[in-house]
Amino acid sequence: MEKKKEYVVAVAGATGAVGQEMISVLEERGFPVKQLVPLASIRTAGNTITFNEKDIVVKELKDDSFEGVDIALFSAGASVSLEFAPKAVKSGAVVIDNSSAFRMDDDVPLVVPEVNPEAIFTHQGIIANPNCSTIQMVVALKPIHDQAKIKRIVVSTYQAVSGTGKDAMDELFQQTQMSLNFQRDKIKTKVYPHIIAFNCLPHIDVFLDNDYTKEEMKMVHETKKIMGDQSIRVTATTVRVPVFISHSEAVNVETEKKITAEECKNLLKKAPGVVVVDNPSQNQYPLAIEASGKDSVFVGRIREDESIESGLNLWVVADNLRKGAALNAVQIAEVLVGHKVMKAVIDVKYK
Ligand code: NAP
Ligand code: 12T
Repeated sequence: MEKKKEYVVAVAGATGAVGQEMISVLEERGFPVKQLVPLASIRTAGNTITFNEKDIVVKELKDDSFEGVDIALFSAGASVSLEFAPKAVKSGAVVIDNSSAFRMDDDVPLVVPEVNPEAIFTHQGIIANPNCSTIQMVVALKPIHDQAKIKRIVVSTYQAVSGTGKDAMDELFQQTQMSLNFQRDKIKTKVYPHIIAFNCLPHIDVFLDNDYTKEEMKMVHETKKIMGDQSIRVTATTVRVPVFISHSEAVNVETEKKITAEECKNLLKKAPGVVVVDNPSQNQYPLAIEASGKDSVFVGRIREDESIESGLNLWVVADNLRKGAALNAVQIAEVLVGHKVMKAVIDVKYK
């Protein structure tokens, strides 16, 4: 990518849960934006968003939307990415795509800057942002893998509704209100097939032929690709819970080399992007409510798995809209243009 002082940055899906967070993160981190181009559907075109204290009109996403755009952040769903990302690349933009459309393509790097920043520089126009549940898990597990080689991962997730978007957040809000007003029998479900308020749904994204959900299989395939190790065995159960923001995960790992809980804590305390919150005697462990709005991946409940020779249990929590989506995408853009490059990336580039 040609080095410039400032870049024209488009956000496709600017009015969505992730798109709005992308615009906030670009602003907060002082990304060198020459011009912001917010794009969405015909439904919200004409609305205004605020960026660096200026009101900017949202435009309808069209074939010619990317003329003059240097970086295009996509967060408008996989079908929109499939149609418009190649058009953006043709116009000369580098696309950082938040959807699942291109993640497993061989010529598309799948990047978490704390884990595999070097992959960014192999891009051919499109760089994929992994799934939110995968991102927070690999940030926590990469240091353990480097030290002790992970053989197998068993993960169960407790995922917030904001992962599905703004309509799902509205649905949880309304269903909670109606349930508390004794109107549960009047609830009409829209986004999810069952009531999510005061409930847990073992169902995220669509079911596949093997009876796993697509979200579960994303965690399997994406983890191997990001960690650059096809030998890691992964199995997942992904569950939607009535939480607005931040995903929590119970992660069990089996390692080749024995690593104690104490060693693991020390390793993770030094790990980029990780904050260890692990003080059981004070009731301190990572919490969704506390992770929301923050940038780190919080890890706690670090224990040795006493049922096997070498294994660990962890509780991993992060804001799914920030590290799980918008922040990770903006960090990729930062590495791409050499702005505010994080220590993990410098270590890779100069080691
Ligand atoms: P959302 O809140 O429903 O927002 C969707 C956005 O896409 C809105 O801005 C919407 O515009 C726009 N959009 C929808 N259809 C469009 C079309 N045909 N043309 C142009 N714009 C269109 O959803 P979200 O949670 O922000 O998620 C959006 C995307 O991010 C999805 O691809 C999702 O898979 C991905 N995502 C990834 C992660 C991750 O794991 N990294 C996490 C969450 C989401 P209007 O407002 O005009 O409708
Ligand atoms: N269905 O980016 O509903 O692949 O939480 C992320 C989150 C897909 C994705 C969700 C989803 C993705 C969800």
